[in-house]
Amino acid sequence: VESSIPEPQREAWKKYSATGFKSKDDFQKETVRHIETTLARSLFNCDEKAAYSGTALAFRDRLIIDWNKTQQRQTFADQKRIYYLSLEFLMGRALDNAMLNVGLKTAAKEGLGELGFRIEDVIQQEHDAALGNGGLGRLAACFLDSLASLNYAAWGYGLRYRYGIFKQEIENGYQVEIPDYWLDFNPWEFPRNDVTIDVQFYGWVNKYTDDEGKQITSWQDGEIVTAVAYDVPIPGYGTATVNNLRLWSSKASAGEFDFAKFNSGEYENAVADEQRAETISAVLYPNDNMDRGKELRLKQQYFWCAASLHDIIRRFKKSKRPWKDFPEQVAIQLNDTHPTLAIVELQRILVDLEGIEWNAAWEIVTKTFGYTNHTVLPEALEKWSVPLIQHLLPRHLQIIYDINLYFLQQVERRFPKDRDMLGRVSIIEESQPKTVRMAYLAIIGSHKVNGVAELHSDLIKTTIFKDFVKIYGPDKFTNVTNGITPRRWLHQANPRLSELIASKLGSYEFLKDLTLLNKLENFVDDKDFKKEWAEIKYANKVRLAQHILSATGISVNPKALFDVQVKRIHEYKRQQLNIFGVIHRYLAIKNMSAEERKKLAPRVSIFGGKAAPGYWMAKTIIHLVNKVGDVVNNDKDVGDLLKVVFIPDYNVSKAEIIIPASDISEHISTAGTEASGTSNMKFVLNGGLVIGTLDGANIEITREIGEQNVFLFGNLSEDVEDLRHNHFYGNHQIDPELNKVFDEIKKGTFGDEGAFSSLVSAILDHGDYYLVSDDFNSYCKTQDLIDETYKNQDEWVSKSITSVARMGFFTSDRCINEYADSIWNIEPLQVKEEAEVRSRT
Ligand code: GFP
Ligand code: GFP
Repeated sequence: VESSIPEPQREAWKKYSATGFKSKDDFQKETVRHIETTLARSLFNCDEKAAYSGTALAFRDRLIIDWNKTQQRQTFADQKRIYYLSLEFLMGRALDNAMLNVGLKTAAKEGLGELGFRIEDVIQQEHDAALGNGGLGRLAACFLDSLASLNYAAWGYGLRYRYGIFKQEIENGYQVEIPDYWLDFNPWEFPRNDVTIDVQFYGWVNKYTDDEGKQITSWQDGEIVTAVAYDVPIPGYGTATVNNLRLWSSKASAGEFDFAKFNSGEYENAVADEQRAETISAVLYPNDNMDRGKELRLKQQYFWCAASLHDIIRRFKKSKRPWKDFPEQVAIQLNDTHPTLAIVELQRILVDLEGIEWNAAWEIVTKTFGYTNHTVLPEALEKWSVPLIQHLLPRHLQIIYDINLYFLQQVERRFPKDRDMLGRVSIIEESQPKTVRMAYLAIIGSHKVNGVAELHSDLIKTTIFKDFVKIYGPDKFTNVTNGITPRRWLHQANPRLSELIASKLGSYEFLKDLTLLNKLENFVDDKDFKKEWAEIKYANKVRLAQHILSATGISVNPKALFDVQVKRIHEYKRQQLNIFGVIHRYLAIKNMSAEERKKLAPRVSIFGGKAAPGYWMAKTIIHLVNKVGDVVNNDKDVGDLLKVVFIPDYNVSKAEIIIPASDISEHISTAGTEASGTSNMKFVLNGGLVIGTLDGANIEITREIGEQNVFLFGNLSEDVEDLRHNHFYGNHQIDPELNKVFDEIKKGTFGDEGAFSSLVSAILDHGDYYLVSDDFNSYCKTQDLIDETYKNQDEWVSKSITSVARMGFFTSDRCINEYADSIWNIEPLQVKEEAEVRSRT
């Protein structure tokens, strides 16, 4: 690899090469320097925000030095790299994570203390990077942490949205959406004004024969938008590897600014063009597992795929290898179908621009891509209208048709008798207008397709993709059960628990090898240990109670059982089942004798999560939760026995407060609808027990930690079809207890009943698609069992410890190793500097 500095001058260069701080004193020096010079503040006007900024900049310097070395090392090693394409990276805050992974949190804590600041307050100043909706985006963030921690050469590629997911406020019980402009100060990104890629839209396709008689296909004219790279360093834990997350921002192409318009006095129109280009990366779409087919979204997808692929290819070309080596150097993972156009774009580049023959090109393409599916909900599967693609990406549409043609020919040869098969598996749906089925395109263009939990991976093979299993055989389809990073979701979110575990296991090694937790089982009967375990949970509940008070004004008793459901609001996740259960409990309490009341464990029902702005039903659920809260929390007769809280603006940093404080959390989706779920793993890893259906990863969690440690209820996924059928043919009786809940709502106990009628009639009149009434009875009984079990605190704590001890499987490190082995075929890159010990705290 060539260097830009000639040999004789390198000595001077090396002498002054940045090293980054390694001690408390150096940390202070760097932080103060940044506050005084970079930020132009001083000892007289340094507030917590400035202290945060200075600290972040000092750590950023540290990271970027390792980042540079990592990138160089990976380039020299010239091995395969993995590229993770995701429209969402829900990173949350970065400072605490950087301190922890670099191993200098103690130095920072002491250093800040001496400068007059508390590290906890400084950390709180950071704005979440909320570039995602929920599970899918957070999974991508956990994967980046594991990829770096395990020393894989990996890049994430995404979009740098100017507005992340909206900020949620609650007004009179309703969700109100506020734009989240998060970029006013973001020390974690490096703008790369030298890394820009022009992306084309619209135009037309010109096919002609050139002077040498060669067939040329060229995509001409249209509009050019420029992608500018912003790099975000991703530090691994306890290693010198710092990988890169490259986010693209859109701006008008330099050649594009219309000086003709400008000169003729149409200044505003010229500026408007400029702004139009910038809107491509302006907003993250709030997704509700519903494909809405918005043109701007398709533009985002192509913009991001094209920029990422061109960047990947540019890097590949530096190796001067032949094209056929591409799949040995490059693995691209598609996080859901959002990046499927990358398949088409690579084929286009190979065939149209590089002159490679179609079949040879297609072989390179299919060896390169892997596709992860995250949902079986039919309404969530992306379909783009053919006329829209025709307009925006005319050449890509032709290529899609060609891919489809060759694919269908192959299917026809293999299944000559099954004429319907062709229509069923065609990439093009013969609807009005015709649409492109992105999931089918993703399957056809990839060498592996995976689901995210065992049940889910089985379901995709037997339902939505079953024809493709016939065509390709079962080996193309595989499972990688999701995981979470224990660095953020145990050590960072629950430092005291992590410390207690380390004191018993003798080190923090479990943060790198989570299966080591199993040694905790030796201490299930250790009285002192159990006492400390319970004290930590209590302290976490006190911390959450403080947050609840400041965010909602509601005062809750930390001694009560904390029952938590936090996740995006969606009918399939069934927050409505939970709130109906709460109403049922409220009615039961009202009917109890004083004696009975004394025996009942007080409970706080805690909800949180955003509803997509256009998802009326989800918003109605939020409204009902808040209205029930208003009534229950102010009912003197009920007192502490029941409180209902909706925590506004659920996000990653709030999750870090909420999750360690739960006694019970709810993962109660209709069986067969939640692909995996990942918060279930986070809650259990933090010593909370769960109530759940036999759905997604709940099943594997149960298998690992034992049925006696999980509160399972409800119907099984194999019965769902029959149950729906019963509803449809009127063979279904609504549970009488649920009817009482509905009567109470209709009476207006929680305000205007009309406001909630859609929720009730979805169940009574519209077939109860999510089977709330079928599972209601078993849900309530299981909640009663939880009350009983909670009374025996000793047994409860034992369950909690045993569960944590058995959670080793659910680390995202295990997941990433599985992807590396079975999909990417890539080895980690050993890092010598690892020996340069990183003190971990
Ligand atoms: C990457 C980084 C550069 C770094 C080189 C080192 O470049 O900052 O200097 O690696 O090899 F972005 P590309 O691989 O993107 O060219
Ligand atoms: C989606 C699925 C979840 C799954 C995640 C990550 O998340 O079941 O755990 O992807 O694979 F629905 P949501 O964003 O929809 O929660």
